[in-house]
Amino acid sequence: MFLRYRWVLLISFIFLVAVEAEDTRLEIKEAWIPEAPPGVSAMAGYMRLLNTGTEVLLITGASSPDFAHVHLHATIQDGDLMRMVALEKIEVAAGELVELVPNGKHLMLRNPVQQPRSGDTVQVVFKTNRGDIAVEFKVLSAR
Ligand SMILES: [Cu+2]
Repeated sequence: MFLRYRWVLLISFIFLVAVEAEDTRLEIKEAWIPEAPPGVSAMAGYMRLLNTGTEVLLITGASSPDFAHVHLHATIQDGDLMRMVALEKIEVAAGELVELVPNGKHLMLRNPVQQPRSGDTVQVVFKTNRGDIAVEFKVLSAR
């Protein structure tokens, strides 16, 4: 898992990957995946979800043509350890901002068809109570 990242990096690409799905009243920003270190194939996906509508958004699953498995995860403190648990759903209340960030909620992407590298784009389709929502994630260098 990637414990460090740079705000500078995040700020610099906000405008590159900002997606506004007006029909769903949902803003998805900074959808990114840190490039995996050599020998590591599992990757984490991060993004910011702003529900600008008046109804709750429930994400109940995700899939990607680029990975065999995509799961919703959270990182939790377990005594002195940090560990990951699977989430059945991610809920974004009306008007709420939910952030998928390092050491927090995230997407877990496993078994890539072909290991994505910095500069690549990964498509993830979220299953939600508003139908499927496709999001392009940008793979970026983690350091
Ligand atoms: Cu995870």
